Amino acid sequence: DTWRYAFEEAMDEVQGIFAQKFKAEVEANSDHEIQLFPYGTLGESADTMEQAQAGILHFVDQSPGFTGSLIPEAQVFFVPYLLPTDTETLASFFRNSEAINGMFPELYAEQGLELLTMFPEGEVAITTKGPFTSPEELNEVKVRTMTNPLLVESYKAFGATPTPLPWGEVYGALQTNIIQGQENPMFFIESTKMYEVTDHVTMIGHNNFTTAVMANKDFFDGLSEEDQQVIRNAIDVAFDHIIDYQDGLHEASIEKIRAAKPSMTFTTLTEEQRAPFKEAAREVEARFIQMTGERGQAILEQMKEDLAAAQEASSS
Ligand code: 6CS
Repeated sequence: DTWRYAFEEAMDEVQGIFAQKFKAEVEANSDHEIQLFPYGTLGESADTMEQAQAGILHFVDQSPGFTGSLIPEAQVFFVPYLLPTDTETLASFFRNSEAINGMFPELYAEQGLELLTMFPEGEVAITTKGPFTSPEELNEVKVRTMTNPLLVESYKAFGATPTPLPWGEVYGALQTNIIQGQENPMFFIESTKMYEVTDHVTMIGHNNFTTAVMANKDFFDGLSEEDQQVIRNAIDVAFDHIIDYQDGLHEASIEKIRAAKPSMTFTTLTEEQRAPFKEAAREVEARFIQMTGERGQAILEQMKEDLAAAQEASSS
């Protein structure tokens, strides 16, 4: 039989590389085949999620940036400055976190989804038409965000005017000046040519892009234990692969952007310049707890513990 797997990026982008590795592993170790549906073939992220929940798709990769509107606790990934930007610490965190591996699966299960893994896709950078180093300079700047309420709160707290949009509308909205900025990891800024419609890349260090892969839960529960194990093993192999694959990707993407558009500027804010953004983050964290109550708070606290453990492990 054939299992259908949709993701939010192109075949040669990070989610596509992960999906291809997963497919190869499953097919090498079972009689099942996997059909991959890259971004654009089945609609926007919200559409593929509906299809996965309905069982039309067996697997889906959807980032918490979108899932946060369905599972409010998944917005924890948008508490600014919570996640480190260092890949080694992140990999250790995602592998071992009790919040990720113990708590989130229950929340996804309530939505008919078997959470298989979450993995990092790189430091989030902001691309804008005008330069900025402070929240004041973001005043009146419309920045596109993925469609979850907490990300909207973040950009309000950062002094900008957030505009949630599905991915497919971003390039055109920048081109026509409906928005003046957006955020994404560097590989994606390069591959989707965001540098053609913005002029400045700014790293304020506020986040790392997280994504999640899940299966339709009824489908997964109906599989033999052997097949479930094939899937879990394939996920582990693909996870290791995607961490290795991203080694140097951020830097290589900057070089490609510079080659394509020499006038593009790249700015990493200093600790001093980051201070007001970090201050704003406290407000966003409080909003997260308001929005999600005890369950959200428990996840946030567990994540902080898990992150401290990951930091410890990678610094020793
Ligand atoms: O910004 C977005 O909407 C997209 N960004 C990435 C890195 N992957 C998929 C997502 O749709």
